Amino acid sequence: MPEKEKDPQDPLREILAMLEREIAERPPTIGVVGVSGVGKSSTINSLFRTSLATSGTVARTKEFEDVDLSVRFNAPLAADSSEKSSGPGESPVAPQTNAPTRVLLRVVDAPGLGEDLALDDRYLEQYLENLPRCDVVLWVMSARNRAIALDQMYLQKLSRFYDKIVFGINQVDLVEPMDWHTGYNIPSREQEANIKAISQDRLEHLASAIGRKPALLYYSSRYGYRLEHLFKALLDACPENRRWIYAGLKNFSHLDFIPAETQQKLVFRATRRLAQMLSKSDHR
Ligand SMILES: Nc1nc2c(ncn2[C@@H]2O[C@H](COP(=O)(O)OP(=O)(O)OP(=O)(O)O)[C@@H](O)[C@H]2O)c(=O)[nH]1
Ligand SMILES: [Mg+2]
Repeated sequence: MPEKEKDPQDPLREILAMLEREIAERPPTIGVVGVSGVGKSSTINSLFRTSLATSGTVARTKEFEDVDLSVRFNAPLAADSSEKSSGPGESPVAPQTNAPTRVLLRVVDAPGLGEDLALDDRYLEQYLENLPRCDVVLWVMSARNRAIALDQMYLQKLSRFYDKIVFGINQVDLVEPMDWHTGYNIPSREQEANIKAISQDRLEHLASAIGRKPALLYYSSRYGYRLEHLFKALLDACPENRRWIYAGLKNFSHLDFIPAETQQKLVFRATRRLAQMLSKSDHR
């Protein structure tokens, strides 16, 4: 009997299946860490419209918490060879199908360090347990807090993760003179100059703590300001050996990871706000 002709797509399918397995077992994972109250959970909520608990009064996150996100999209794929429709005299053509594919992203929210001396050892132990599974770690700080010794001290204890840390300066809307331009959703000129001075100052202190100039991004999770920059910096910081996973993610914005029903609600709210604004301007 003649040997069955090998489908040239078989090795490709095997590789794809292997990659899918690897991604399912070890999805791209970003950890969000830092001192209590700097806005770690708020940052995740703002990026992906999740509903992690936050608090303006007392320490809130008490355990590491995983948030699994995904984007579904239709990837044009050659159909299975058995489905090839080649009639007599026709050359076999692989019809294209739109196979739904998922892009996964795991974000890990951490409890805040420094909440209480009695809790620090336990939290640090949890950091040491959980950070190895994170490809990238966002170390959040507040633009309002110029004392950096606590961060430097915790960094020393977590020095084995230096290579994967990106620093985020959150709450920049609270920088003096606190005159955020809500219309354009940007800081005032004076506020922006102060934000840049703060970022430069923190960069120098962090560089002296970890021995290299790290990636540092300023943003406001409350106003959704510069979140695109933040998301891009996190993807860019992925380790070399996982770059192939992150390459796919780079085609998406953080907003693509918002679940469809939440996106619909956001569009509905934005449309209603626009309609209200238009009807107000009609009455003037
Ligand atoms: N003005 C302003 N407030 C913010 C911003 N981000 C977070 N906050 C506020 O900061 C407070 C603390 O936020 P959380 O997200 O709970 O902080 P956390 O770091 O997760 O805190 P723990 O879970 O206790 O470690 C909340 O009142 C947030 O609304 C921001 O960009 N601007
Ligand atoms: Mg929290």
